[in-house]
Amino acid sequence: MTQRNQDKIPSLYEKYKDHFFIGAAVNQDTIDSQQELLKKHFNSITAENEMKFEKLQPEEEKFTFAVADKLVSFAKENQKLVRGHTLVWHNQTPDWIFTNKNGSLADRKTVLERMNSHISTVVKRYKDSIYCWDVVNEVIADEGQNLLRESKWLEAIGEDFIDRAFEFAHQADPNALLFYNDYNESHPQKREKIYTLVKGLVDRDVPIHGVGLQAHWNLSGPSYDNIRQAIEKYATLGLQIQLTEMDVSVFDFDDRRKDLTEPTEDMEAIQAERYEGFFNIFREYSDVITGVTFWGAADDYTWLSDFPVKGRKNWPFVFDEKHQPKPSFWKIMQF
Ligand code: HAH
Repeated sequence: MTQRNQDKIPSLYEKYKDHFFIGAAVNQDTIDSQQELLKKHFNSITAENEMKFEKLQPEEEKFTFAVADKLVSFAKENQKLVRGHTLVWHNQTPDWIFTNKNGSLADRKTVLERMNSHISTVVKRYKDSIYCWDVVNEVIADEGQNLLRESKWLEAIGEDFIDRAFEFAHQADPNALLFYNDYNESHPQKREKIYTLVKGLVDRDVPIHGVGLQAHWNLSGPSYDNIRQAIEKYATLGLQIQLTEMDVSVFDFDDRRKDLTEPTEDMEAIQAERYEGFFNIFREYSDVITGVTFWGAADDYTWLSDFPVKGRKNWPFVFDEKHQPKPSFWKIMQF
């Protein structure tokens, strides 16, 4: 087992308690295998997969809450916050929602009803345990002039599916903080599109309270300048900002090398510098930033070991495979 004694290490979340929450994405396995680390260094958790549509309602009206409930209980027992992820997304969402019995695309009214039923069941169930939700995830088109990406949600309902999702979530729990969440959030072109989308929501008085910047970053990008500009632009919307899925890949996105069994010394050093730079910026904007969540906790488990190259190990966090602090950890503890 990789559980190691955390007693001699200062706590990451305590160090940041006057700035913002420090979160980690967890799953059914890591909630056990990383338990000591999670308790010590993180005061917020997010379910990596277990609250996605396909996990909670794989078949119509057959809700499966067991694993999600288990994560929520862990949070309660250990006084951790829970961020909910995610209600409306084009991935990990079952086809039945968009399909009639004969296989054709269901009509707008039916899909809206199904969306409402899902959102209201899930959000109400966790009313007292989940303080914020990624209501809508990744609807912006990466390329081209279109604002929205093509998706079944868009096809079946039309552009207002986003407004409706936020309204349904707000009806289900008027106290929950509701977020729009996306990746490549610091790229200038996508930043402008995300801004346009969220500005529209705000102008139409749609209940939205925050913008989630996923922060799937690497050793060479995005630039500090682009990150700053993104934070400043989103901040003008008057909403709070959270870094929701942070990891710092040791590979550039287009680098498909598969030969490494451990990160090189250079990679570790550059990663530490990058983490230092990122957290310097986060602290600088801590009046608008309310949370920084890593998409995992330590290098023994990361979704990046299967993305974008299947089966290629990655080491994106500030704790190593044995849950010990990396140079990156000490850099972000130094202020
Ligand atoms: C995220 N997509 C999702 O929000 C999260 O739910 C999932 O577990 C992992 C990553 C990020 C993403 C990306 O960085 C590049 C292309 C598509 C999606």
